[in-house]
Formats: sequence, C-alpha cells, structure tokens
Amino acid sequence: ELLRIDHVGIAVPDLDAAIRFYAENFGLRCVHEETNDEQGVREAMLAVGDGTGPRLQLLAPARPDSAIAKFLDRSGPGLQQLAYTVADVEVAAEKLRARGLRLLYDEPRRGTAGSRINFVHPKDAGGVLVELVEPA
Ligand code: CMX
Repeated sequence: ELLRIDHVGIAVPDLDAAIRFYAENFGLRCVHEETNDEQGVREAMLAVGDGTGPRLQLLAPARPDSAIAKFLDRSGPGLQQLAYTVADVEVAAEKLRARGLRLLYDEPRRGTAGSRINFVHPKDAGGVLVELVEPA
C-alpha cells in the first residue's frame, strides 16, 4: 500500500532561517509554503535535485501547544517524521489498524496542499512517527 517515500519532516524553531540554511548550504529550493492551523505548523516543502523524488519538509511551530512545539521542547530540532504516499489513506490506515498498530486519528485530517493524512504512533513503528499521505 505504500507507494513511495513522500517526504521526510524536520522540526525547526524558525522556518525562514531553516529555508535559508538549506538553500545556502545544500542548494535545496523551497517549492511550497503554508500554515496549517489545525496542525499548528508553519511548513515548507523543499525539492531535492530535479524535484521528482521525495521532498524535505521543514516544520516550525505556529503555536506553543502544537505537536512540533512539544517535539522541539523534548528533542530539539531534528528528524520528526517519515511520510509515505498512499493511494487511499482510509484503506491504508484500516489495514494497519487491523495489524494492531495505533493510528492517531479516527478520520483522516488535512495535510500539506490539500492532502489527506493520518499517522502511526511512533511507539508502534519502531520509534518513527510514520505519516500516510494521500495527495490531493
Ligand atoms: N518521533 C519519534 N518518537 C516520538 C515522536 C516523534 N516525532 N514524538 C513523540 N515521540 C515519542 C516520545 O519521545 C515519547 O517517548 P517516551 O515515552 O519513550 O519518552 C512518546 O513518543 C510520547 O508519546 P505520547 O505521549 O503518546 O505523545 P506526545 O504527546 O509526545 O505526541 C505524537 C507524540 C506523535 C502523538 C504527536 O506528536 C502527534 O500527534 N503527531 C502527529 C501530528 C504532527 O506531528 N503534526 C505536525 C506535522 C504536520 C504535518 O506533517 O502536516
């Protein structure tokens, strides 16, 4: 059901500073930026190379009670999530639930650029927060 790696998410304290850092040091281009109020994040998608492969997602807290703010408080900046593209997030989530993994949401929520998303709890996925992304 997992089609490919969609993106890798990195928690950062300051989105604009991080976009600059990746542009100046690694030559990565910012191809999308948005604020997701429900998730409490400001985020940017960076293209790697010709832009056809997985992207790098920078995630900064938009409010202090958000998942990213909590992650930064506990762990500091760094890898926060690994996201896979799926064709149908409800089908993929149901299959994982049936295998005993905890999904964070009963129903998909809105992710980047109108995608539909859900997450596997990191404690059920070897310490990795796994995101399922059904693109818009
Ligand atoms: N990766 C790996 N482990 C993580 C983790 C992460 N991102 N976040 C928390 N954990 C670990 C903690 O270290 C902790 O481990 P210990 O018990 O060994 O100390 C444990 O998980 C805590 O689990 P919890 O108390 O159930 O949950 P938290 O309050 O820490 O929240 C999580 C964790 C995953 C439920 C929360 O971050 C969440 O709801 N994430 C989904 C939403 C999200 O990440 N949104 C931002 C991105 C938006 C987007 O991608 O569009």
